Order: sequence, then structure tokens, then C-alpha cells
Amino acid sequence: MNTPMLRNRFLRLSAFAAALLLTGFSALHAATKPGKVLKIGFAQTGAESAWRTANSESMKAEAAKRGIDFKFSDGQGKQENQIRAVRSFITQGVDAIVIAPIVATGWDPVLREAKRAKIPVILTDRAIQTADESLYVCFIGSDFYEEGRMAADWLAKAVNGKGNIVELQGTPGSDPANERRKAFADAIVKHPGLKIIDSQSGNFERTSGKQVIEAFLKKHGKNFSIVYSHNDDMALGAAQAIEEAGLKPGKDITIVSIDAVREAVQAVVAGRINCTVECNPLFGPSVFDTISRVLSGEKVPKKIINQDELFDATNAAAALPTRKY
Ligand code: GZL
Repeated sequence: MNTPMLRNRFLRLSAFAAALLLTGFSALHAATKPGKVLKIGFAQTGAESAWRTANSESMKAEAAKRGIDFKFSDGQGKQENQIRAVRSFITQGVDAIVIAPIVATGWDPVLREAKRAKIPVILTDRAIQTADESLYVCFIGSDFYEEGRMAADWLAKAVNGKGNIVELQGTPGSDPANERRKAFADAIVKHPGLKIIDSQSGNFERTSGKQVIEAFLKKHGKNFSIVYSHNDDMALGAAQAIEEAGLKPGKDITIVSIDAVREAVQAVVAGRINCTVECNPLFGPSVFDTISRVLSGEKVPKKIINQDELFDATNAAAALPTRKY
């Protein structure tokens, strides 16, 4: 092939590469063109708890405020519903997909479909287990391991490192249940007087939390003096079961929980729950800010962690008036 032919081929290839590059960028930037209405799909886990209600409201309110065409899907507690919703968002050609993955595994296939469709995926609230971190842009949520550690450290001090514990676990296979269980167990190793004598899932739901503690009271009688609950809805159910058994929650049985929803902070003030570690659900603004950055081609951190604090008898009353959820 002589030089002019080579030169023409090189020029044609360069023009093709440039067109590809410009098309890629323009697709991203087109999503943020002034006046363009963003289309965002959100696959929510369900409506299992007060925390979830606050989280959904935060996302919906922020989307409305920003004039976003927001496609909200309630997974009703089933991963297959969430996966179906993500596939529908891909078919609709949304600009970005947000997922609160109900469980941590089984996401790679549908995330690969989103990647092939060049639709960025943001994970919120709960993380996933995957070998391919390129399948999602970033995770926005709390550090569940830290929450479990904070709960255990608070408890060890409150009961002088002694007592039998029953544990109310969250949704089996979910990131918060996995991390909160592991963190708490890791933290109480330092206190041989603290022992988890039983553990069962209440699926983050109030009724189930009550039923599990009713069963534990029958099975263990007075052989436990502490309930560690992975969320407030189950802790409030536990407090009810303890009362119906003629005991005083917060006094006869210490209750340590996580979420810091309003009703639980009120229960801390009333002395029915002893401590709740915050897990802030109000990250709608942070999610949509992050999506705007991503669609503008900006690099964002792989993890954006919300800060959480702890409420007990020393600070719950003062915090209550300004609690936003
Ligand atoms: C935590 C969230 C958990 C809450 C529960 O980010 O996934 O799910 O702790 C909720 O209340 O049901």
C-alpha cells in the first residue's frame, strides 16, 4: 500500500475515532444540557420500616424540587422486583439509575446490562458484593460496620461489660445486617462477660421484631438482659413484647438499636430504649448532586459516607426538636 493510501486510511481512522469520542462525551453532556429534563430511575427496596419511608420521601422530594422525571419503583422486599425495575429503566433510556439493593449479591448481570447501555448506576443505602467495581459509579450511605461497633461499645460501658444478649437481625443477606452483625460480634470479643445467646432475623420489621422477642422470652425466660436490634422498628416491637411480658423495657432489659428514627429517639427519652445509633436516611440531595456531577463527566469518590451519631439518655431530649426524620 503506497504512502497516500496509508495517509488516507490514517485520516479516515482518526476521523472515526474522534467522532466516537465526541459521541460518547456528547451523550453524557447531553444529559446535563440546560433545559433538558433529567430522567432518573430509582429501584427502592420496599417500605419495611420508618427509616425506609423517610429515605423514599427524601428522594422523591429532592427529585420534585429539581424538576427531575423521577421513576420510583417499590421493590416490595424482593430483589427480583428491583432487577425487573432496573431492566425497565434501561429500556426507557433513563439518564441514570439509583439502586438501594435489598441484598448484597446477585447484581452483576443486570449491572452489566446497564453498563452496556452506558447508563451510570449509583448505589444508595446498601452496598453490594461484586468482583467488578466498574459496574457502579459510587455508593452513598452509612458505614454499617461503624454503627455496629458504636452500639457494642456503648453497651459494654452501659452494662459494665456483662450480660447475655439476644440479637434481632435485619434482612438476611442485606449489607446492613451482615455488617452490623459482624461489627457487634467483633467488638464484644473485648468483653468476655458479654455473650450473644440467640440471634434471629426480624427482617427490619416491627411486627417480626415483636414476635421474635416473644419467642425468646418463652425460650430463655430471664436468661437474657439485653436486646441488640439492627434497626429501630424491630427494637420498638421488642419493647412492646417485653412490656406485654410484664417487664420494663430499658430497665429490666437493656435495648440497643440503630437508625435513630423519631419514635425511637422519643422512646430513648422515655427510657424504653437505651440507645439508638443514627443511620441518616435523608440523602436525596447528596444522591442528586452526585448524579449531576457524574453526568457532567466529573470523577466522584467510589464511596460517599454519611456521618452518624448516637443518642442515649444524655442527649436524646435535646436532639428531639431538631430531628428531621
Ligand atoms: C440502612 C437501611 C436499613 C435500616 C432499616 O441503611 O438499609 O434498612 O437500618 C431499613 O430500618 O429497613
